[in-house]
Amino acid sequence: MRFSFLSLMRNAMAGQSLWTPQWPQVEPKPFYDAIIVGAGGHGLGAAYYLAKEHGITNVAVLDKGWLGGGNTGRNTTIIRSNYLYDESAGLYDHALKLWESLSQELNYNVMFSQRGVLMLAHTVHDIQVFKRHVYANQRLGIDNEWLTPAEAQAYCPPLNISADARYPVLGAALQRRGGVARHDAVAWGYARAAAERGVDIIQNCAAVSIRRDADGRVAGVDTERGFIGAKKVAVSVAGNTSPLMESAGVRLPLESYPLQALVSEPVKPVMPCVVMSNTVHGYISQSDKGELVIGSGTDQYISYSQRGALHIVEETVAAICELFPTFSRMRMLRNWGGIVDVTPDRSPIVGKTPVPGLYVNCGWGTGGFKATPGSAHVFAHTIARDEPHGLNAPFHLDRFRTGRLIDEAAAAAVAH
Ligand code: FAD
Ligand code: PYC
Repeated sequence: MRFSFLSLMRNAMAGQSLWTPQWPQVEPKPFYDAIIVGAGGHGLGAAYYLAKEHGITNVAVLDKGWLGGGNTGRNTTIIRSNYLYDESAGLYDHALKLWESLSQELNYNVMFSQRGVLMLAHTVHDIQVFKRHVYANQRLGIDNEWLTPAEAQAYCPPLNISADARYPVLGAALQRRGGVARHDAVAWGYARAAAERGVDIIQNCAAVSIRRDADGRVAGVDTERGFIGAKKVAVSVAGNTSPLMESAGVRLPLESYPLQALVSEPVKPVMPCVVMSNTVHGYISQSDKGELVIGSGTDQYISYSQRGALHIVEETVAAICELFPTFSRMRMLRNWGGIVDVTPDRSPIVGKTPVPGLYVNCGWGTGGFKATPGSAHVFAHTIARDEPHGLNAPFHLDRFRTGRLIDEAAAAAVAH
């Protein structure tokens, strides 16, 4: 990792942030035990756990752009595990526990900050839904508690709890162990730790299609830089999953949507926690640099564009001003978008596929950052042993055939 003048210029020409350190150029080998397509947190993390926990180090992680340049580097970093169903709560809380020691594990400060996530209720329906989540979580020993509007404001002083608001705050669910982390540090921490164990991380190497042998087994990946053979191929490309999986003959129940976020100019610490409101369509926290980090709902139309519609951000900013009138004169610095892939039950797909040797990790929709360490950990187990870990077994593709869905639409807490 270097910050030379040359590397800064190279980054600028490739459209990357000037301060993104340069990952060394790695030439692919002709054959790997496993190829992971997608150098986001989930793919890089899976490579790290493959090497560390399963001794599989002849691994390549391919990315069409730069590592962490997808949703991992574009999200609002909200981390929580307050999902409704036991299957989801199990997987997301596994992740939350791994977050708690991730900086030590990777020897890289991912700046995980458990400042609490407050989810606001504005309607009777919200109250019923969030209380149901609170009780379901408490039953599993996962922290989540119900606050009155006054208690919510005591936890987050800038919050407007006036009864005159268009959608007054009627209460809130608080997960105190929830919080935020530094997204690019997560990608770089996993990348560095995986590379130290022998994993090749190959940037600017888009996978074009997945090749199968005469028996139908995976044979490798056709990339923009030629064919790379592999015993196993694991696809972890967030919003870009369907075209690649279709090249192997696997159709997935996914829709891709732009989801966008924006940040304000930096100010002194003013937001002590994370606040989310699905009803007024906005969520907000403050980064360590001082910027207010604000996120929107998804666009209403499917698209592979990494930018969303302007009217969606306008609605979000209006929502934030209503919840926090004190922020109404702040200036916004920049906005951006990512592509999220959404399943019919709003839960991810992590597991084997009908093609021997081919695995998929997708469908995290608007909420996969929080799952990064847990998802990566169980995905590595699935790839190494060719069978799912107990925690991702329920998230098999087959559930869309059997009807055993895990309907987490409300827990997603982001309009989509
Ligand atoms: P990515 O980080 O997107 O990595 C996939 C990688 O695959 C990319 O680097 C991409 O370049 C690469 N790729 C794609 N196609 C190919 C190909 N053909 N060949 C090679 N490489 C390819 N989640 C939360 O939990 N909390 C939040 O607060 C939150 N906020 C969000 C806000 C926004 C604006 C967005 C867009 C998402 C948000 N999410 C949030 C969702 C979260 O970011 C994602 O679910 C998560 O980061 C997915 O990680 P990943 O590693 O699977 O995907
Ligand atoms: O899943 O908590 C979440 C989330 C917040 C913003 C986007 N996703």
